[in-house]
Amino acid sequence: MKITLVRGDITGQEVDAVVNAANSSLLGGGGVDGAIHRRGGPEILDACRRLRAAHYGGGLPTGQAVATPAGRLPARWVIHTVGPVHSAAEDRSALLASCYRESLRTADELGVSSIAFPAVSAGIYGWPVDDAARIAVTTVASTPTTVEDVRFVLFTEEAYTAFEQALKALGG
Ligand code: AR6
Repeated sequence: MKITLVRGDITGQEVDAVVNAANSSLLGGGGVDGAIHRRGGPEILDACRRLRAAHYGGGLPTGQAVATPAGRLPARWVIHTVGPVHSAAEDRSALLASCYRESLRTADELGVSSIAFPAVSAGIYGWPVDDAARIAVTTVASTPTTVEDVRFVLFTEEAYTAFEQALKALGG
């Protein structure tokens, strides 16, 4: 597996699957979730609504992932995952790692060979970006998968630098 870092907007990535940092309602929100729904158009929300009705009436649990078509995005799939809100009182890093593992498992089921991840939980959900980057990179690098091309697409300079450091620490 090849891991690369990209600075920019994930909605422009030409990959098989784009990962969305969603919330458990699956009905959209701000941040990267808002950007994906805006650029991808209503097909994504329609698919999310159907998934909710069929399987996730109580919401998609934190740490899990589910796929929909990607609408007008230059990708085939959006894999929606729900990151944990950061807590100073409780260690929720296993849930954040689960987002990356479950997204890759979903990608494997779909036969995806290229995937773009944002820095899940590192925005509105308040995760310190250095820690979010370390968890993202170590989890992806240690998860068995048939995905060949993994890109982390970082919206801010700060996030890009954090992921660079995390990859370096991994020896990559
Ligand atoms: N492309 C790539 N990264 C982006 C983009 C983009 N277009 N826009 C923002 N980011 P966030 P969370 C970065 O807040 O913390 C939503 O309302 C951003 O700079 O999108 O998991 C959902 O509905 C940050 O580094 O996701 C949930 O309610 C990273 O993406 C909640 O926010 C994640 O920030 C999820 O919060």
